[in-house]
Amino acid sequence: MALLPILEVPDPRLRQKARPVAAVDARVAALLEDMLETMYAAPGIGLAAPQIGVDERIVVVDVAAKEEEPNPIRLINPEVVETSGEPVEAEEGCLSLPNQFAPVKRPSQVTVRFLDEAGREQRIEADGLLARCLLHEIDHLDGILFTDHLSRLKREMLMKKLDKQRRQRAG
Ligand code: GNR
Ligand code: NI
Repeated sequence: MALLPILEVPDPRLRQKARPVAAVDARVAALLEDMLETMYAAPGIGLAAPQIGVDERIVVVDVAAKEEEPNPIRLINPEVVETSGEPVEAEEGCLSLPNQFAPVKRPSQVTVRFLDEAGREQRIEADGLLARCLLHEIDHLDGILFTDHLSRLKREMLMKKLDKQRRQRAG
């Protein structure tokens, strides 16, 4: 197991379209476990491989509350099969834009097809926070950040806040 450094904007690796995993093998299984460890340590409810500089379509999520049993989900080559429901706006954050939050409108329900760690095809039908998190992570695989869903004004305000925070931390 290993903790991996999380890339932050404006790292260009966050803007690439990630490559599909060709073979689900021990290397991918180990990467999934490192990603889960990194996500829990951050802490976050999701992590996509491009956020740790790995150019592959791999995602981990766990939206279980602190008092609940952990519920890690490992997704290889995830694809959105269908979205449904009225779009819902809710606050999002991203480990690649630390401490920045903004409301994002997304479909309320999603069906995702993916390969599990054994290489078997699976489907998840999700709503609520899990649906939002899956859409956020699959966006990362296509080089999309939650700020891309904001108006230009809100995106620029958020990026200024991030800059300011970084300048203050730098002293
Ligand atoms: O930890 C995270 N919280 C979160 C909250 C609302 C919507 C999406 C997320 S994902 C984020 C972790 C992250 O950056 N994953 O890519
Ligand atoms: Ni993110």
